[in-house]
Amino acid sequence: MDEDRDLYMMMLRRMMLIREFEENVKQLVQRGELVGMAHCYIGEEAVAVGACAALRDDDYITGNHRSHGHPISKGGDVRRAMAELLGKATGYCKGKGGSMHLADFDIGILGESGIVASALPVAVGAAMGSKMQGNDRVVVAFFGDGASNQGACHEAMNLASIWKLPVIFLCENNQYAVTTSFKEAVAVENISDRASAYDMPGVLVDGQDAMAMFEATTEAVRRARAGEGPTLLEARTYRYEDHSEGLVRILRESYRTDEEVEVWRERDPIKVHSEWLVEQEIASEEEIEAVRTYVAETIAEALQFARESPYPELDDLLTDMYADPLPTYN
Ligand SMILES: Cc1ncc(C[n+]2csc(CCOP(=O)(O)OP(=O)(O)O)c2C)c(N)n1
Repeated sequence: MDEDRDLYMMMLRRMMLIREFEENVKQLVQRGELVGMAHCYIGEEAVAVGACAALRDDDYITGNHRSHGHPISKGGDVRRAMAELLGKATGYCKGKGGSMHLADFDIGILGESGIVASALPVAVGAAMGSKMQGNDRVVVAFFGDGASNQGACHEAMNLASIWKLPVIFLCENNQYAVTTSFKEAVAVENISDRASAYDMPGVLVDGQDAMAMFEATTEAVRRARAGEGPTLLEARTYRYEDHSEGLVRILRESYRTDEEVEVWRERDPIKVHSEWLVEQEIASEEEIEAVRTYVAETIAEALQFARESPYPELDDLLTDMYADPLPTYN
């Protein structure tokens, strides 16, 4: 039970870390301190945190442009993440990748990409590597409802199914691809319905509930490790902010109403998990507040670390751009 409690509290802590990280990102963009794009994950925290809670440290994840929540959920270092966003040499890519390129191979974070759906074939490749090496690592590929309409997504699912690869396709259906509603862009009612075309289970999950995500992913992981092949999970969720920070806010009226946003805010994932912890007598209100305080301090410290870190040297501009030559296999 203590182990379970640690896990459930860790889930709360990571959701709060993402929220606080992203609230700071918003301000950094607004002040012009963070240059370039930043796509916030606020409102979707339960999806990645619940899913990653079902993984081992040596399992893999791949992400997309909405890219800070996934690494934090997998145990990534918020200092290195913040430093990367500010373009500093202490960041995950030594300041040369930016918001959409956080990777940490030591804990299975294979990286992200701003090209919609491009990480799905990468996830399938990693799963194939895992199967060939017989190391039973599973891969979770996070992608959006918009990405689910891309050809690369379907090629990836088909191949993974044929070869029974240990990969979990986790569609974060936050309902809009920039401003396009998935209801107008997807022919089936649920994205999880598409699983039947690839002979894999398709499961629709409440993406505001970290425990529901944890349970659904646990079963998908079991299948993957047992050699039974891939699963498609569709997490029904919502992004509370604009598609990307700084994108013209006046767009909002034209594609979703404030009332709709309010309905989803009622089911805030941090609130849902906190209430569950209290109801189950796993944590008191005071303990939850203590996590909030710890998280605020941790992110403030990460921001200070990032601000005080140096920029990369001009001489390092081209270092780390290419991998070392790969060994040749016969
Ligand atoms: C191949 C490609 N097409 C278009 C874009 C522009 N673009 C960036 S994000 C995005 C929407 C993606 O929506 P979704 O996959 O649902 O993810 P979400 O932003 O909702 O998390 C688009 C069209 C892109 N980056 N790559």
